[in-house]
Amino acid sequence: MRAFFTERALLPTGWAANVRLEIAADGTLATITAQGSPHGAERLGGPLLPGMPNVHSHAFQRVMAGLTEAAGDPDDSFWTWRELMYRLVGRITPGQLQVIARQVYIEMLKAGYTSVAEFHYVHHQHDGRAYADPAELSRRISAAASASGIGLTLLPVLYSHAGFGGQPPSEGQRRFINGSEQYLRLQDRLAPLLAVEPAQRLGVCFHSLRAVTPAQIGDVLATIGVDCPVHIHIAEQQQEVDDCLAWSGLRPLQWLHEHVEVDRRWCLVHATHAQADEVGAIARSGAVVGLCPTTEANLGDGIFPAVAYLAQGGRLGIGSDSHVSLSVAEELRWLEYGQRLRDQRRNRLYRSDQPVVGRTLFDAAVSGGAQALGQPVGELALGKRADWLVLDGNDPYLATATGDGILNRWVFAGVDRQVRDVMVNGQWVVRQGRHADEEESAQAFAQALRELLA
Ligand code: NGQ
Ligand code: ZN
Repeated sequence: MRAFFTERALLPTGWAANVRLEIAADGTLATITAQGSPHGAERLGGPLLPGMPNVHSHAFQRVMAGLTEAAGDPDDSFWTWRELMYRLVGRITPGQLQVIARQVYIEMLKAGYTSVAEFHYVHHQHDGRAYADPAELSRRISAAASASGIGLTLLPVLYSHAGFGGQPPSEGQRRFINGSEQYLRLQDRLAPLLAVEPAQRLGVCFHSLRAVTPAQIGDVLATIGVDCPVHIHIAEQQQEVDDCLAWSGLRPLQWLHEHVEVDRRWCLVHATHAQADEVGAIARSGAVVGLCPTTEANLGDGIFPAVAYLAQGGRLGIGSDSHVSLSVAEELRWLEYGQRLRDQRRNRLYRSDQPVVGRTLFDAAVSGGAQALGQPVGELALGKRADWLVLDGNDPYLATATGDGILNRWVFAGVDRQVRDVMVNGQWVVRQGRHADEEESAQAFAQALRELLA
């Protein structure tokens, strides 16, 4: 057993002092003792927190992050951005995808994300034909995660149609398209491959209500187990709400709750345009809402009613989605700031028993994130995986903060280099702010960027 000692750790019971933690050979936490002994233990360099799950990633989109901030048309929107994204997706090779994903995952680890749900919908060759191994690109994602050391919930995406009512897919979507049977074969091929990877698992995923039919949702759900994550993009854009109303007479979240049994396995990504009845239905279902505040801001989506949702006990996680930002602190901060800007008030997201906003945000996102990924993470507790981050105890802001003030300093006024050391599954993946493969990865990534942006 390896032993670690920290002066301050955030445990499920709250902040504890002089904590000794022991990790079993399988990477899980075997003992946790407050006011424990430092004898024979490695001393951690600052406050210890559970690692943050990232509930929503499209790794390849990192290539275009920051490159679409020039007006192409007075009506630039989510949909014009999507055209640019389709142009990029049309060019990526399997090797490039793996290089990009490894770089993104290394950057995630350095920011304090210790696991990621990859919402993976690029399945086929450039002309839309399947690869010799239909799981080629999914395997690249798994390999990238394992090279970086991040935990992975791989979500191969079912994508069949361009719009509600089974509309035929467009040219730009040809690499995404599978029928239900092809999709279930892909799942069957991946299950044994991921089962042997430490800290990796499989979930199911519908791209959106636009992209699948009700019958397809039923066919896929009929095949999965009681703990299998189910992710879907939903109600992100007003256009999508309007199209869903025209198709069914219901808004997307209303349609989902009326036709499908939404439960704790579900992660509803964005859910931006949720009315009061919809907010209540999600909160009661126990599903997690996957909020991606920097991408939602970047794409002009709107603001999720998180104050009302949290007040009803709703569960949430955070995702970096298109990766315009790879920062846990910034994602949490903008989750709160969106609510402030809408309400013209301060300190919006807190619980009656927890007035500290940074702590409320952090607790909600680690716990909802663990649920959405379906992995034994999200708290420093016995039997959970040793996925954690150590903040920099030498940083003057953090050294002088106590308890939840540490989280507030980091989330609202901090910088990413305050994340000092990161562990996944009992293995160090970031030490003193550095990942062992960061130089090599950055070089390969720069080469992929040169090729793709040429
Ligand atoms: C995606 N991304 O699948 O990458 C989507 C855009 C769509 C976000 N929604 C495409 N952030 O929704 O059709
Ligand atoms: Zn997405």
